[in-house]
Amino acid sequence: MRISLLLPTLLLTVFSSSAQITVAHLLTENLSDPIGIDSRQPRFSWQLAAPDRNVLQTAYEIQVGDGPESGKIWNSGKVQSDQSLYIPYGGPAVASGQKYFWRVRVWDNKGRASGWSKPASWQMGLLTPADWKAQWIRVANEDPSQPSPLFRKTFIAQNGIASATAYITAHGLYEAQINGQRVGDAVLTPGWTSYNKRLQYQAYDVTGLVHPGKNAAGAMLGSGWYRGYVGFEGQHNVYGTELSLLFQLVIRYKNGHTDTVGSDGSWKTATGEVRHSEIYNGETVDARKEQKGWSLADFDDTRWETAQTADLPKDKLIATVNEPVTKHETFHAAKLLTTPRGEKVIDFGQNLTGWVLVKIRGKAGDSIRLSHAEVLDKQGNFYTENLRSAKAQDVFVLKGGGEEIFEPRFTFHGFRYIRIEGVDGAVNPDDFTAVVLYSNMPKTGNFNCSNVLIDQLQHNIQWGQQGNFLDVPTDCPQRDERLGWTGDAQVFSRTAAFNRGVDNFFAKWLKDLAADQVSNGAVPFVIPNVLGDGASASAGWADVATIIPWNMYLAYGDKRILEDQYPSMKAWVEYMRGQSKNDLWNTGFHFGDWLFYRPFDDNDGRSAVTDKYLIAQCFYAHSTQLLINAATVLGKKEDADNYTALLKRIKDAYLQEYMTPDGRLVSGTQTAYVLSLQFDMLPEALRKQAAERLVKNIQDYNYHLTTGFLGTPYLCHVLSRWNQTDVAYRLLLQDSYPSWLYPVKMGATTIWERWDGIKPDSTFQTPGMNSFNHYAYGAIGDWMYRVVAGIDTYEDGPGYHHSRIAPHPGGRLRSASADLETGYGKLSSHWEMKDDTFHLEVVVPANTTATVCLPAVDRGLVTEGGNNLSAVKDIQIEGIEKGYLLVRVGSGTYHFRVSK
Ligand code: RAM
Repeated sequence: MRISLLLPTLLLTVFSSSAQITVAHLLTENLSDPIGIDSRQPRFSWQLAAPDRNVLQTAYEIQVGDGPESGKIWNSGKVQSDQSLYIPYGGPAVASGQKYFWRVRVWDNKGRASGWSKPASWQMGLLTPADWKAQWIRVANEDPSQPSPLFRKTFIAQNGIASATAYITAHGLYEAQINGQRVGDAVLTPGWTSYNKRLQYQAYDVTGLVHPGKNAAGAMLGSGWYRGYVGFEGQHNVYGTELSLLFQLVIRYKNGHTDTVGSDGSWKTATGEVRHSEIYNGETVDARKEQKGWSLADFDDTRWETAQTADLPKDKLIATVNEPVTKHETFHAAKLLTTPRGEKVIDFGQNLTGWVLVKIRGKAGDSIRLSHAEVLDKQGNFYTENLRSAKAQDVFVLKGGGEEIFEPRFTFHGFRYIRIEGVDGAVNPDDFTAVVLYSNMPKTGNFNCSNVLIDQLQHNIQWGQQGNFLDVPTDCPQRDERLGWTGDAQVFSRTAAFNRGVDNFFAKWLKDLAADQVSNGAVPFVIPNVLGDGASASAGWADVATIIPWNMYLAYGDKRILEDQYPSMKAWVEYMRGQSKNDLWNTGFHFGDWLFYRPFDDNDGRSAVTDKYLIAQCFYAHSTQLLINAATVLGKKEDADNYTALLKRIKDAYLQEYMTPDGRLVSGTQTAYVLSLQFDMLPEALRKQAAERLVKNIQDYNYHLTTGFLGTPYLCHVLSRWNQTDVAYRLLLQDSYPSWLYPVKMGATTIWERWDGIKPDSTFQTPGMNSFNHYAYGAIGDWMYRVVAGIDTYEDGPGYHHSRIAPHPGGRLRSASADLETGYGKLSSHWEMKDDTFHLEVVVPANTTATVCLPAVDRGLVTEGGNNLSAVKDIQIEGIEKGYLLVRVGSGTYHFRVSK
C-alpha cells in the first residue's frame, strides 16, 4: 500500500530529472518525404519536444546521405543556432532524380542533446529539360466530340528493381495507370498554372506497381483548364487546342543500372469510356465503351492507333511545390426528396466541392443524369440559375449485367443537392456518395467557442476554404467562373493560414502571379490570367502581390517567400507610382468595396458607397508599407528608405484629397474609416475621433456592418485596436442582414458571396452573381483566432517564434479556444469564464516563447498552476498594457486564473 502510493511520485522525479528532448516531424520544403523537388538547396525543418518548460534549441547537426543511416553526402557539423525551420541543404550539388536521406540532432538551453531523429527523405525532380527522355505524344486525328484519349505502352523490367519513379504531366488533365493500378491518389493533375509559362509535373514512387517481366503503363487525358471552358465569357482553348501527354518512368536496379520508359512514337492510343469532360459542364461516361484492362500488359491493343509525337516545349516544366488535390470527406444522402416539380433530389446536408460516386444496376444503354445545385428555391425546387452557363451535369451510361460504379475524373462541381434523372422506379439514396475534393493542405487550426452560431460560422469558413482551394484559390466552385480572383484570395489569406497549412499552396500560386504580372507591373484580376492583360490593376485586388507574401511570412516565418516575390511586389508599387500624379493615384478601373451594403429598398439613399479612388490611395499606401517591411526584412536598406519617403507623400496626398481639416472623410462609410485607420492614413491626433466616427456609423445602422470585400476583413481588427472590442462583438453576434450570422441563421453551410444571397423572404439575389460558396467574407475568421481566442505572432518573431496570446473575453461568450499547429508545434489558447474567474490554458511549443496578455491589472489576482504568479519562477512579468497584465513564458503548458 505504501509502496504503491510512493511509486507515482518516484516515477515523476526520475522522469523529470532525466527528461529527454526529442526531435521529430522532419519536413523537406514543408513536405513530409517529398518526391520531385526542384530546389537545389532544399530546406529542412523539424520540431523539438520535451516534457519540461522553457526549452530552446541552441545548436543542431544535420546529416545527409544516400541511405537512412549515413552522413556520407553532407554533415553540417554542430551549428550553434536556434533555427529549426527552413535550414538550407549545404552539401555538394544534388543530382536529378536522386533520393536523399537526412537526420538531425539538437542541443538545448539546458545542456541536453537529443538522439538522432528518425531519418527523413526527399527525392529530386528532373532538374533540366535534357533529363526528359520522354517525348510529348498526342492523338493524330481527334474525334470532334472530344472523348478522353487513352495511351499505353508495354515494357520489360529486369530482376532486382530497387525503385521506380514516374514523372508525368499533360496538356489537359491526366490520370495514369501502371499494370491496371492507378498511379498515386492525386486528382485533377497536373493542377492549374499559367501553363504556357509554368507547367507542373508530378513525380510518383511506383516501385510497388512495376515488377520484373512484362509491364504496361498508360494514361487517360481530359480537357480540363487547358482547353475546356474557363471564364464567364465562353473562353476555351485558352492554352491550346490539343491534349498531349508526357510520361517518363525511371526504373533503378539494385546493380546500379537504370531503365527509362518514356512516351514516344511507339505508344498506342484509343478512346475509352470517358466520352466527354468539361470542368463547368460535367462528364459523360459510357461504360459500354470501356476498354477493360487497358493498362494491363496482356491487353490486346492491336486495334489501337499509334500515338503521334509532338515537338512541344519542355523548358517550362516545373516540379510541383503544393499539395495536390485529393479526395477527402465523403457524404451520404441526408435526405431524399421529391420536389414540388416532381423531381428526385438528394440533399447531402453540406455545400461542398467534388462529385458524386454512383452505384447502379440496369440494362446496357440505360443512363442516369446527375445535376448539381447549391440550394433549393423558396418553393423547394432544385435551383440552378445561379450556375449561369455551367451545366454541371454528369451522365453515366450503363453496360448492363450487374452492379456498376461510376465516378467522374475530369470535372468538379459545387453542390449540396443533386437531381437524379433516368432511374426508373425508386431511387436508393445509399447508392449515391458525395466525394469532397480539395488541395491536400494539412489541417492546422481549430476554433470553437460557447456560441453555437459562431461555431457554425467557423464551420462555414472552413468549408468555404476547402471548397475553393482546388490547386488555385478560386472565388467559387459552381458557376462558369471558378477563377483565381486576386481580391478574394488576399482578403482571406490570413484566415486561410490559420485553418490549414497554405504556405506551399500560395507559394506556387504567387509564382503564377509573378509570371502573369503585366510588363508594366499591373497585376491581373485573376491568376492564372485568362481574362487578358487589360483586366488588371484594380485596387485591393492587385495588392494581392504584396499582401499575401507578407501574410505568409507572418504565418510561417519563411523569408524565402519575400525574396521570391520581392520583384513582383516592387513592380506593383511602381505601377501605382507610375499612374499617380503628385502622389495621388486616382485613375483607372476599380472594383471598389465590392458587394457592400445596399438596402433592399434602395430609396432611402443609405447604400454604403465608398469613393473608389479613396480606396485606391489607401491600398497604394498599404502596398508601399508592405514593400518597406519586406525590404527591411531582406536588408534592402536603400529601397526601405526610398519607399518610406514615398509613403509619407502618399499619405499627405490622401489627407489633402479625402479629409477635411477636422478629420472627416469624403466618404463617411465604415470602409473609408476602417481602411484609413487600419493603414495608418490619418495623423495620430485625428485617429481617435475617426474611430469614434466609425462606431457612430455602426450604431446608426443599429450595429450592422455595411462593408464589402475590402472593408470587412479589417473592420473588427480596427475596432479592437481602438478599444471597441465590445462593438466588434456586437457585429459578430448580429444575426440580421447584413451580418456574418444572417446566412448562418438562413441555414448556410458555407460562406456566401453576398450578405443577402437569400433574402429574408427566401427569394434569391440576382442569379447573375450569387454564389453560396465564396470565402471572402469568411475573413472574419482571422479576428476570431487572433482576438477572440487570442493567438497571434509578433512580427519580429514571425511564424509564432514569438507568439502573443491575448484572449478577449466578451460577447457573452463563456469560453473560446483556438489551437494552431505552427511550424514549431502546437500553440493553444483556451479560455473560460467560471464563476467570475477567468481560466486560461496556454500551450507553447518548444523552441518558442510567448507573451501572454491576461485580462488583469493586478498581478495579485493571477495564479498559474494554483500558485501566485510571483512564486512561479519560469514566468517573467513584462508589465501592464491597455488593461492587460503581460507575462513572458517559454514552452510548456500553463494554467492561469484571474479572479475579479
Ligand atoms: C465576381 C466574384 C469575385 C470578385 C469579382 C470582382 O466575379 O464575386 O469574387 O472578386 O467579381
